[in-house]
Amino acid sequence: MKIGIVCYPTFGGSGVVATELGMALAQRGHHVHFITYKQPVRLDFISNDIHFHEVFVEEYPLFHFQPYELALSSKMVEVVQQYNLEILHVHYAIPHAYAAYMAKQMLKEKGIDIKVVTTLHGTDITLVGSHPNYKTAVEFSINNSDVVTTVSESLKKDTLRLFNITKEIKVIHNFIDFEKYPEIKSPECQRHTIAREDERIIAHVSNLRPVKRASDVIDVFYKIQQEVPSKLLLVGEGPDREHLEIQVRKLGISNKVLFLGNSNEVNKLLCYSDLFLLPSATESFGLAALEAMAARTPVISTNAGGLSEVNIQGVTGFLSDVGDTDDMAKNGVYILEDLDRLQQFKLNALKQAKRFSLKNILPSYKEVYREVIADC
Ligand code: GMT
Repeated sequence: MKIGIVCYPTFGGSGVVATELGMALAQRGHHVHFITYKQPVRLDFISNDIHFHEVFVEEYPLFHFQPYELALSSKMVEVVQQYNLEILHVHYAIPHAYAAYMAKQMLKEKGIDIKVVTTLHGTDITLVGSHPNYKTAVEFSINNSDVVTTVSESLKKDTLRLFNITKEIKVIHNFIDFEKYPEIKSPECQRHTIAREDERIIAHVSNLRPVKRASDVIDVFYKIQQEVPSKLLLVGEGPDREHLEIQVRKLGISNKVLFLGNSNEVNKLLCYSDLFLLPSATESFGLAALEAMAARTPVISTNAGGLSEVNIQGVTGFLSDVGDTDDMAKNGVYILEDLDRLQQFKLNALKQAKRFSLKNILPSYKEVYREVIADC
Protein backbone atom coordinates (compact mmCIF):
# COMPACT_ATOMS: atom_id res chain seq x y z
CA MET A 1 0.00 0.00 0.00
CA LYS A 2 1.04 3.62 -0.51
CA ILE A 3 0.33 5.62 2.62
CA GLY A 4 0.92 9.25 3.57
CA ILE A 5 1.35 9.82 7.31
CA VAL A 6 0.75 13.27 8.76
CA CYS A 7 1.74 13.89 12.37
CA TYR A 8 3.53 16.15 14.81
CA PRO A 9 7.22 15.30 14.45
CA THR A 10 7.98 15.97 18.12
CA PHE A 11 8.40 13.87 21.28
CA GLY A 12 4.62 13.77 21.97
CA GLY A 13 2.86 10.41 22.04
CA SER A 14 0.85 10.95 18.85
CA GLY A 15 4.01 11.66 16.83
CA VAL A 16 5.73 8.66 18.36
CA VAL A 17 2.86 6.30 17.51
CA ALA A 18 2.59 7.70 13.94
CA THR A 19 6.33 7.35 13.36
CA GLU A 20 6.55 3.82 14.79
CA LEU A 21 3.55 2.82 12.67
CA GLY A 22 5.14 4.23 9.51
CA MET A 23 8.46 2.47 10.17
CA ALA A 24 6.70 -0.84 10.86
CA LEU A 25 4.71 -0.57 7.62
CA ALA A 26 7.82 0.27 5.60
CA GLN A 27 9.65 -2.71 7.13
CA ARG A 28 6.83 -4.86 5.77
CA GLY A 29 7.19 -3.51 2.23
CA HIS A 30 4.58 -0.73 2.18
CA HIS A 31 5.48 2.71 0.82
CA VAL A 32 5.32 5.32 3.54
CA HIS A 33 5.47 9.09 3.07
CA PHE A 34 5.76 11.28 6.18
CA ILE A 35 4.36 14.75 5.51
CA THR A 36 5.23 17.17 8.30
CA TYR A 37 7.21 20.33 9.13
CA LYS A 38 10.30 18.52 10.46
CA GLN A 39 11.73 15.03 10.30
CA PRO A 40 9.96 13.00 13.06
CA VAL A 41 12.24 12.58 16.08
CA ARG A 42 11.71 8.83 16.35
CA LEU A 43 12.37 8.20 12.64
CA ASP A 44 15.48 6.06 12.98
CA PHE A 45 14.87 3.50 10.25
CA ILE A 46 16.22 4.24 6.79
CA SER A 47 14.71 2.45 3.80
CA ASN A 48 13.79 3.00 0.16
CA ASP A 49 10.19 2.75 1.29
CA ILE A 50 10.32 5.70 3.70
CA HIS A 51 10.08 9.23 2.36
CA PHE A 52 9.96 12.48 4.24
CA HIS A 53 8.29 15.56 2.74
CA GLU A 54 8.84 18.80 4.57
CA VAL A 55 5.98 21.26 4.84
CA PHE A 56 7.57 24.65 4.57
CA VAL A 57 5.72 27.77 5.65
CA GLU A 58 7.13 30.98 4.25
CA GLU A 59 7.32 33.84 6.77
CA TYR A 60 5.37 36.80 5.46
CA PRO A 61 5.14 39.99 7.55
CA LEU A 62 1.47 40.61 6.69
CA PHE A 63 0.44 37.41 8.48
CA HIS A 64 0.15 37.55 12.24
CA PHE A 65 -0.22 33.72 12.10
CA GLN A 66 1.49 31.78 9.33
CA PRO A 67 -1.04 29.59 7.42
CA TYR A 68 0.35 26.09 8.18
CA GLU A 69 -2.90 24.27 7.24
CA LEU A 70 -2.77 25.78 3.76
CA ALA A 71 0.83 24.73 3.20
CA LEU A 72 0.09 21.28 4.64
CA SER A 73 -2.95 20.60 2.45
CA SER A 74 -1.10 21.82 -0.65
CA LYS A 75 1.80 19.50 0.20
CA MET A 76 -0.62 16.59 0.71
CA VAL A 77 -2.12 17.18 -2.75
CA GLU A 78 1.34 17.36 -4.31
CA VAL A 79 2.62 14.16 -2.64
CA VAL A 80 -0.57 12.16 -3.29
CA GLN A 81 -0.37 13.01 -7.00
CA GLN A 82 3.36 12.51 -7.38
CA TYR A 83 3.51 9.14 -5.59
CA ASN A 84 -0.02 7.84 -6.32
CA LEU A 85 -0.84 7.54 -2.61
CA GLU A 86 -3.98 5.61 -1.71
CA ILE A 87 -4.43 6.75 1.88
CA LEU A 88 -3.66 9.79 4.02
CA HIS A 89 -3.44 8.71 7.66
CA VAL A 90 -3.55 11.81 9.84
CA HIS A 91 -2.65 11.65 13.53
CA TYR A 92 -4.11 14.30 15.86
CA ALA A 93 -7.20 16.09 14.57
CA ILE A 94 -5.90 19.63 14.86
CA PRO A 95 -5.16 20.80 12.23
CA HIS A 96 -4.31 17.58 10.38
CA ALA A 97 -7.82 16.20 9.86
CA TYR A 98 -9.02 19.60 8.67
CA ALA A 99 -6.09 19.98 6.23
CA ALA A 100 -6.71 16.43 4.97
CA TYR A 101 -10.35 17.28 4.26
CA MET A 102 -9.21 20.25 2.16
CA ALA A 103 -6.66 18.07 0.32
CA LYS A 104 -9.38 15.48 -0.35
CA GLN A 105 -11.64 18.11 -1.93
CA MET A 106 -8.81 19.50 -4.09
CA LEU A 107 -7.91 16.00 -5.26
CA LYS A 108 -11.54 15.21 -6.04
CA GLU A 109 -11.48 18.09 -8.55
CA LYS A 110 -8.62 16.27 -10.25
CA GLY A 111 -10.53 12.98 -10.32
CA ILE A 112 -8.54 11.40 -7.45
CA ASP A 113 -10.39 9.75 -4.55
CA ILE A 114 -7.87 9.79 -1.69
CA LYS A 115 -9.03 8.06 1.50
CA VAL A 116 -8.52 9.85 4.81
CA VAL A 117 -8.00 7.90 8.04
CA THR A 118 -8.02 10.10 11.16
CA THR A 119 -6.58 8.84 14.44
CA LEU A 120 -7.58 10.84 17.50
CA HIS A 121 -4.98 10.82 20.26
CA GLY A 122 -6.33 12.65 23.29
CA THR A 123 -5.79 16.34 23.83
CA ASP A 124 -7.05 16.99 20.29
CA ILE A 125 -10.41 15.95 21.78
CA THR A 126 -10.33 16.39 25.55
CA LEU A 127 -8.39 19.65 26.01
CA VAL A 128 -7.96 21.57 22.77
CA GLY A 129 -10.45 20.13 20.28
CA SER A 130 -13.57 20.62 22.35
CA HIS A 131 -12.75 24.28 23.04
CA PRO A 132 -15.45 26.46 21.43
CA ASN A 133 -12.79 28.08 19.22
CA TYR A 134 -12.09 24.78 17.45
CA LYS A 135 -15.06 22.51 18.12
CA THR A 136 -17.02 23.16 14.89
CA ALA A 137 -14.05 22.54 12.61
CA VAL A 138 -12.85 19.47 14.59
CA GLU A 139 -16.33 17.90 14.57
CA PHE A 140 -16.66 18.59 10.83
CA SER A 141 -13.27 17.05 10.01
CA ILE A 142 -13.94 13.94 12.11
CA ASN A 143 -17.32 13.39 10.46
CA ASN A 144 -15.81 13.86 7.00
CA SER A 145 -12.93 11.41 7.43
CA ASP A 146 -13.36 8.05 5.70
CA VAL A 147 -12.34 6.19 8.87
CA VAL A 148 -11.91 7.44 12.43
CA THR A 149 -9.93 5.62 15.10
CA THR A 150 -9.18 6.39 18.74
CA VAL A 151 -6.34 5.01 20.84
CA SER A 152 -8.61 3.83 23.68
CA GLU A 153 -12.20 3.02 24.59
CA SER A 154 -12.09 5.94 26.98
CA LEU A 155 -11.16 8.40 24.21
CA LYS A 156 -13.95 7.00 22.04
CA LYS A 157 -16.43 7.70 24.86
CA ASP A 158 -15.02 11.22 25.34
CA THR A 159 -15.27 11.93 21.60
CA LEU A 160 -18.90 10.80 21.49
CA ARG A 161 -19.68 12.81 24.64
CA LEU A 162 -18.02 16.04 23.51
CA PHE A 163 -18.95 16.10 19.81
CA ASN A 164 -21.90 15.26 17.63
CA ILE A 165 -20.31 12.35 15.78
CA THR A 166 -22.07 10.69 12.87
CA LYS A 167 -19.20 8.39 11.97
CA GLU A 168 -18.39 4.98 13.46
CA ILE A 169 -15.28 5.11 15.66
CA LYS A 170 -12.92 2.13 15.78
CA VAL A 171 -10.68 1.67 18.80
CA ILE A 172 -7.10 0.66 17.99
CA HIS A 173 -4.94 0.77 21.08
CA ASN A 174 -1.42 2.15 21.05
CA PHE A 175 1.35 -0.39 20.62
CA ILE A 176 4.96 -1.09 21.44
CA ASP A 177 7.77 -2.48 19.32
CA PHE A 178 9.48 -4.94 21.67
CA GLU A 179 12.51 -5.22 19.43
CA LYS A 180 13.51 -1.77 20.66
CA TYR A 181 13.61 -2.77 24.32
CA PRO A 182 16.95 -4.04 25.62
CA GLU A 183 16.95 -6.96 28.02
CA ILE A 184 17.66 -5.93 31.62
CA LYS A 185 20.82 -8.04 31.47
CA SER A 186 22.09 -6.41 28.25
CA PRO A 187 25.31 -4.35 28.40
CA GLU A 188 23.27 -1.28 27.43
CA CYS A 189 21.39 -1.42 30.70
CA GLN A 190 24.00 -0.18 33.19
CA ARG A 191 21.91 0.53 36.22
CA HIS A 192 24.93 1.02 38.51
CA THR A 193 25.72 4.27 36.64
CA ILE A 194 22.54 5.77 38.09
CA ALA A 195 22.05 4.34 41.57
CA ARG A 196 23.64 2.26 44.33
CA GLU A 197 22.76 -1.42 44.61
CA ASP A 198 20.41 -0.76 47.55
CA GLU A 199 18.59 2.11 45.85
CA ARG A 200 15.44 1.77 43.74
CA ILE A 201 15.07 3.81 40.54
CA ILE A 202 11.83 5.69 39.93
CA ALA A 203 11.10 7.32 36.56
CA HIS A 204 8.75 9.79 34.94
CA VAL A 205 8.67 10.64 31.23
CA SER A 206 6.54 13.45 29.83
CA ASN A 207 6.47 16.80 28.11
CA LEU A 208 6.23 18.44 31.57
CA ARG A 209 3.00 20.25 30.76
CA PRO A 210 0.41 21.07 33.46
CA VAL A 211 -1.81 18.12 32.37
CA LYS A 212 1.00 15.73 33.45
CA ARG A 213 1.00 17.10 37.04
CA ALA A 214 4.74 16.49 37.28
CA SER A 215 4.77 18.38 40.56
CA ASP A 216 2.83 15.37 41.97
CA VAL A 217 5.70 13.18 40.74
CA ILE A 218 8.11 15.12 42.97
CA ASP A 219 5.66 15.01 45.85
CA VAL A 220 5.19 11.23 45.55
CA PHE A 221 8.91 10.64 45.15
CA TYR A 222 9.66 12.80 48.22
CA LYS A 223 7.35 10.59 50.30
CA ILE A 224 8.66 7.31 48.87
CA GLN A 225 12.35 8.10 49.37
CA GLN A 226 11.70 8.66 53.08
CA GLU A 227 10.81 4.96 53.32
CA VAL A 228 12.81 3.33 50.53
CA PRO A 229 16.25 4.64 49.38
CA SER A 230 15.68 5.74 45.79
CA LYS A 231 16.55 8.03 42.91
CA LEU A 232 14.18 9.82 40.50
CA LEU A 233 14.79 10.14 36.75
CA LEU A 234 12.79 12.90 35.08
CA VAL A 235 12.87 12.59 31.30
CA GLY A 236 11.44 15.30 29.05
CA GLU A 237 11.29 19.04 28.60
CA GLY A 238 8.39 21.41 29.01
CA PRO A 239 6.98 24.55 30.59
CA ASP A 240 6.88 23.15 34.15
CA ARG A 241 10.57 22.23 34.33
CA GLU A 242 11.78 25.39 36.08
CA HIS A 243 9.05 25.16 38.71
CA LEU A 244 9.95 21.48 39.29
CA GLU A 245 13.62 22.32 39.80
CA ILE A 246 12.63 24.89 42.43
CA GLN A 247 10.34 22.33 44.14
CA VAL A 248 13.19 19.78 44.23
CA ARG A 249 15.63 22.31 45.70
CA LYS A 250 13.13 23.44 48.36
CA LEU A 251 12.58 19.82 49.43
CA GLY A 252 16.36 19.31 49.70
CA ILE A 253 16.40 16.28 47.37
CA SER A 254 18.49 17.71 44.49
CA ASN A 255 21.08 14.93 44.92
CA LYS A 256 18.38 12.30 44.34
CA VAL A 257 16.64 13.77 41.26
CA LEU A 258 18.12 13.70 37.77
CA PHE A 259 16.62 15.98 35.12
CA LEU A 260 17.57 14.25 31.87
CA GLY A 261 15.82 16.45 29.28
CA ASN A 262 14.40 15.06 26.05
CA SER A 263 15.66 11.69 24.95
CA ASN A 264 15.37 9.59 21.80
CA GLU A 265 16.31 6.55 23.85
CA VAL A 266 13.57 6.39 26.46
CA ASN A 267 13.59 2.59 26.01
CA LYS A 268 17.21 2.41 27.17
CA LEU A 269 16.62 4.72 30.15
CA LEU A 270 13.58 2.76 31.25
CA CYS A 271 15.49 -0.50 31.52
CA TYR A 272 17.00 0.88 34.75
CA SER A 273 13.66 1.67 36.33
CA ASP A 274 11.85 -0.08 39.17
CA LEU A 275 8.76 2.13 39.23
CA PHE A 276 7.10 4.57 36.82
CA LEU A 277 4.97 7.50 37.98
CA LEU A 278 2.20 8.97 35.77
CA PRO A 279 -0.07 11.19 37.88
CA SER A 280 -1.74 12.94 34.89
CA ALA A 281 -4.97 14.91 35.18
CA THR A 282 -6.11 13.21 31.99
CA GLU A 283 -4.56 10.65 29.65
CA SER A 284 -6.34 9.10 26.70
CA PHE A 285 -4.11 6.02 26.82
CA GLY A 286 -0.75 6.70 28.48
CA LEU A 287 1.82 5.52 25.96
CA ALA A 288 4.53 6.46 28.44
CA ALA A 289 3.08 3.94 30.93
CA LEU A 290 3.05 1.25 28.25
CA GLU A 291 6.67 2.00 27.33
CA ALA A 292 7.59 1.66 30.99
CA MET A 293 5.76 -1.66 31.28
CA ALA A 294 7.50 -2.98 28.16
CA ALA A 295 10.71 -2.32 30.08
CA ARG A 296 9.35 -4.36 33.04
CA THR A 297 8.43 -1.35 35.14
CA PRO A 298 5.30 -1.32 37.30
CA VAL A 299 3.22 1.87 37.11
CA ILE A 300 1.70 4.16 39.71
CA SER A 301 -0.81 6.28 37.81
CA THR A 302 -4.06 8.10 38.22
CA ASN A 303 -7.31 6.47 37.20
CA ALA A 304 -7.98 9.20 34.63
CA GLY A 305 -9.08 8.57 31.01
CA GLY A 306 -7.80 5.37 29.44
CA LEU A 307 -5.09 4.58 32.00
CA SER A 308 -7.13 1.71 33.43
CA GLU A 309 -7.06 0.05 29.97
CA VAL A 310 -3.26 -0.17 30.32
CA ASN A 311 -2.40 -0.29 34.02
CA ILE A 312 -4.20 -3.02 36.02
CA GLN A 313 -4.95 -2.26 39.66
CA GLY A 314 -2.87 -4.42 42.01
CA VAL A 315 -1.35 -6.39 39.12
CA THR A 316 0.86 -4.14 36.98
CA GLY A 317 0.78 -1.27 39.50
CA PHE A 318 -1.88 0.88 41.14
CA LEU A 319 -4.28 3.66 40.13
CA SER A 320 -5.27 6.54 42.42
CA ASP A 321 -7.54 9.56 42.17
CA VAL A 322 -5.98 12.61 40.52
CA GLY A 323 -3.96 14.51 43.13
CA ASP A 324 -4.01 11.77 45.81
CA THR A 325 -0.24 11.71 46.25
CA ASP A 326 -0.48 10.02 49.68
CA ASP A 327 -2.17 7.00 48.10
CA MET A 328 0.32 6.95 45.21
CA ALA A 329 3.28 7.09 47.62
CA LYS A 330 1.79 4.36 49.85
CA ASN A 331 1.33 2.09 46.83
CA GLY A 332 4.80 2.89 45.53
CA VAL A 333 6.38 1.92 48.84
CA TYR A 334 4.31 -1.29 48.89
CA ILE A 335 5.74 -2.32 45.53
CA LEU A 336 9.33 -1.26 46.21
CA GLU A 337 9.88 -2.38 49.80
CA ASP A 338 9.80 -6.11 49.07
CA LEU A 339 12.11 -7.39 46.33
CA ASP A 340 10.07 -10.52 45.61
CA ARG A 341 6.92 -8.46 45.31
CA LEU A 342 8.71 -5.95 43.06
CA GLN A 343 9.85 -8.81 40.85
CA GLN A 344 6.30 -10.12 40.53
CA PHE A 345 4.95 -6.67 39.58
CA LYS A 346 7.74 -6.34 36.98
CA LEU A 347 6.78 -9.66 35.39
CA ASN A 348 3.09 -8.71 35.42
CA ALA A 349 3.89 -5.35 33.79
CA LEU A 350 5.80 -7.03 30.99
CA LYS A 351 3.06 -9.61 30.45
CA GLN A 352 0.38 -6.91 30.19
CA ALA A 353 2.56 -4.80 27.83
CA LYS A 354 2.82 -7.78 25.49
CA ARG A 355 -0.93 -7.53 24.84
CA PHE A 356 -0.09 -4.25 23.08
CA SER A 357 2.80 -5.56 21.02
CA LEU A 358 3.27 -4.26 17.49
CA LYS A 359 2.58 -7.80 16.29
CA ASN A 360 -0.88 -7.75 17.92
CA ILE A 361 -1.95 -4.22 17.00
CA LEU A 362 -0.50 -3.60 13.52
CA PRO A 363 -2.99 -5.97 11.78
CA SER A 364 -5.86 -3.72 12.95
CA TYR A 365 -4.41 -0.71 11.11
CA LYS A 366 -3.69 -2.83 8.04
CA GLU A 367 -7.27 -4.07 8.07
CA VAL A 368 -8.57 -0.48 8.24
CA TYR A 369 -6.39 0.46 5.26
CA ARG A 370 -7.47 -2.57 3.22
CA GLU A 371 -11.15 -1.95 3.94
CA VAL A 372 -10.99 1.72 3.05
CA ILE A 373 -9.10 1.07 -0.20
CA ALA A 374 -11.51 -1.74 -1.15
CA ASP A 375 -14.30 0.79 -0.66
CA CYS A 376 -13.12 2.80 -3.72
O1 GMT B 1 0.05 14.11 26.31
C1 GMT B 1 1.06 13.96 25.62
O2 GMT B 1 2.12 13.62 26.10
C2 GMT B 1 1.05 14.25 24.17
C3 GMT B 1 -0.16 13.70 23.48
C4 GMT B 1 0.03 13.77 21.98
O3 GMT B 1 -0.95 14.00 21.34
O4 GMT B 1 1.11 13.59 21.45
O5 GMT B 1 -0.39 12.36 23.91
C5 GMT B 1 -1.66 11.81 23.65
O6 GMT B 1 -1.46 10.78 22.70
C6 GMT B 1 -0.73 9.64 23.17
C7 GMT B 1 -0.55 8.66 22.01
O7 GMT B 1 -1.76 8.19 21.55
C8 GMT B 1 -1.46 9.02 24.36
O8 GMT B 1 -0.78 7.89 24.82
C9 GMT B 1 -1.55 10.08 25.48
O9 GMT B 1 -2.27 9.52 26.57
C10 GMT B 1 -2.28 11.30 24.97
N1 GMT B 1 -2.22 12.37 25.98
C11 GMT B 1 -3.30 12.79 26.64
O10 GMT B 1 -4.42 12.34 26.46
C12 GMT B 1 -3.08 13.85 27.67
